[in-house]
Amino acid sequence: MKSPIKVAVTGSAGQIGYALLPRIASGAMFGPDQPVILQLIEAPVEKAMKALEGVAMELDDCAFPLLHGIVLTDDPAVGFREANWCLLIGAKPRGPGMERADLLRDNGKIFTAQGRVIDEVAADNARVAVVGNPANTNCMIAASKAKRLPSDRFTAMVRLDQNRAQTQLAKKAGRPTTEVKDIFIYGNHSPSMFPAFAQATIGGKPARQVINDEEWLRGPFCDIVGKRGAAIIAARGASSAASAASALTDHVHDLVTVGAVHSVAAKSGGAYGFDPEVWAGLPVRTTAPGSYEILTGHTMDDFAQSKIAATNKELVDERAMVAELLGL
Ligand code: NAX
Repeated sequence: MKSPIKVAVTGSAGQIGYALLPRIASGAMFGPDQPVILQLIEAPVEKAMKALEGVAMELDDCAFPLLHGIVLTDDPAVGFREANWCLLIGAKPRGPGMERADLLRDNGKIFTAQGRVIDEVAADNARVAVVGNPANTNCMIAASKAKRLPSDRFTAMVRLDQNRAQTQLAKKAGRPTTEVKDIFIYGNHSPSMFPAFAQATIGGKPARQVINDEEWLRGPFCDIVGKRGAAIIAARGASSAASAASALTDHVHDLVTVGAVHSVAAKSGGAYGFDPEVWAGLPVRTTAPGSYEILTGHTMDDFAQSKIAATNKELVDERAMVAELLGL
């Protein structure tokens, strides 16, 4: 049995946290031979900390063999201490009448503080995965505060979008999801993101050829994937939680699985024409546990380039809205 790793999770008492924690503790994220110590961080609010106690009681009641300890705290300096993985889910929801710029700035302050503390107290090999929205920009802000940890340690989640796209292609083709490969998400985790279908395959053949409906791929397919979050809120009366937790499990699992090819939002460095400073959804290959290379060889036609330009513009605009927090 390996020695336990420390996994810090913010927003642990929220709905994604509730669906996620049993999956980490059961081994779905880091494997069936990797024990974990969960360091659960909530907002310094009595109701949230009380709810967190209940979540921890339930985790105890599962008697997970891999769960070697639970820390509950509202102090990030305690929660991130020596953490090997920092999963940043907690964020302020967009309130009625709130402008996107206000949301960006309010959440930006949370991720500014957390980026600093992680850099000070987390383990030398720490990796950070951001889910709290606006995820790409929050990730960029947290990374900008790190002096010790390099920026490639910070990724944001676009895996839910990738999983959504995979299932939509499988359904359209009438094939199992396991037959759909190489569908990647480019850009922002927002309706502007681009599920690039040109590289995707279904049963080893180009998805374009199997689906044989370019109009559907360019129109309804991109729309369904981009607006899926809103459709779930409309149906469920609450935002995606089980699927988000499952996607974060996949995101981290694939980042620790050498050879896995998947989408994460990472510092673009100018790949595919993205602004070099923004965190954009991109295809990556995991090269060592927690490390990855951006796959830059995909050809983009005019349609793909226009979609990437639109989502890049949104990311650049978001960056401008938080310029003060970035110290620009
Ligand atoms: P909830 O409102 O259920 O839970 C959020 C939790 O975070 C609350 O318990 C709150 O007390 C806590 N929190 C707030 N500020 C905190 C802080 N500074 N430190 C620690 N904890 C803090 O939201 P939930 O449905 O779990 O969603 C969490 C975030 O994920 C939201 O920002 C949401 O928009 C985002 N999502 C991102 C997705 C993605 O694909 N990147 C998809 C799902 C989800 O919409």
